[in-house]
Amino acid sequence: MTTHKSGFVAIVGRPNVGKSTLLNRIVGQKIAIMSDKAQTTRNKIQGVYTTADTQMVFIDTPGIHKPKHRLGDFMVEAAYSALREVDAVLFMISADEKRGRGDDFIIERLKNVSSPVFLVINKIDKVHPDKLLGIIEDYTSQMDFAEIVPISAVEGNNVEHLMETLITQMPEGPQYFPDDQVTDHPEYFIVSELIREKVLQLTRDEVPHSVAVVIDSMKRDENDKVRILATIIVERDSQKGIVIGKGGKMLKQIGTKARLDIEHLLGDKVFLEVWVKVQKNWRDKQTYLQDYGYRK
Ligand code: GDP
Ligand code: K
Ligand code: MG
Repeated sequence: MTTHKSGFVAIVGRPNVGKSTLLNRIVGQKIAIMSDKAQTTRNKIQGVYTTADTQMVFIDTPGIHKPKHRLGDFMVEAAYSALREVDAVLFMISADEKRGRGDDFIIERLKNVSSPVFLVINKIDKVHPDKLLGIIEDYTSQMDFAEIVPISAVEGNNVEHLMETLITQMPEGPQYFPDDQVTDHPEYFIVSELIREKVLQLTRDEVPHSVAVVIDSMKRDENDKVRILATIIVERDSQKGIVIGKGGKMLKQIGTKARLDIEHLLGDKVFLEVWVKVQKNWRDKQTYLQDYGYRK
């Protein structure tokens, strides 16, 4: 029997080198919104990669670059604190850009990190292979790396190899998240709040504010449509009746309005399926709270 391994991996690098793209590829669906606007509003985004005997939790760290203002300071701090808790760091650079001050700033910080640092050279699809050696020489003259892995996050080249190499660095450890969970991203929470908002608006407060909405799954299908399965949890049968409405009319309205908002949030087409379930006194039970995403 093989032992189970697990650990945390931080992805650092200048803006636009492809960190979110890699994260999305690793977990096989779009969990990190790839727009600059979205990045400024959050600090850590996690993606979970699970195989039969390994689990790796990825942290996408925005803004680990030289701060230009106080908010920048705060974000950089958040990024560095992430580095202290991880089992490996992926320092991502772009093959088509020269090492700059932003990279040097990160390198200075990485020198103090005790976990293994991988140099991930992304966007190799954009440069001639002859260029790689020069890049590697340049960066290794600055610091030592545990591994150097050229990839294309967009095309997927060598990403599998990167995963296999990373796994060798993971310590023995438990599976932290269930098999099918790829993220504990706040996006789930936002989506559930959008649905809850519609329930409250459309039922005109006939359903108490304590109504919960659980996102059972959120997956991107072959046509790049986001499929969301959600459950509205009420405490009484009478409330279930209100939420569903005559002939399902109310639930249909809730779903349509919520879907439009979610599409706006994600910038993608959404297929939303919503169910209603009665769960008495769910608020009293701590384990339920966890299941329902009220985790901090
Ligand atoms: P982040 O700011 O580091 O998270 O970078 P993003 O993941 O948002 O990517 C920035 C831009 O680079 C996007 O337009 C991506 O499509 C593009 N990009 C990311 N990885 C690759 C790659 O491997 N090859 C190419 N050609 N473009 C990439
Ligand atoms: K970006
Ligand atoms: Mg990003």
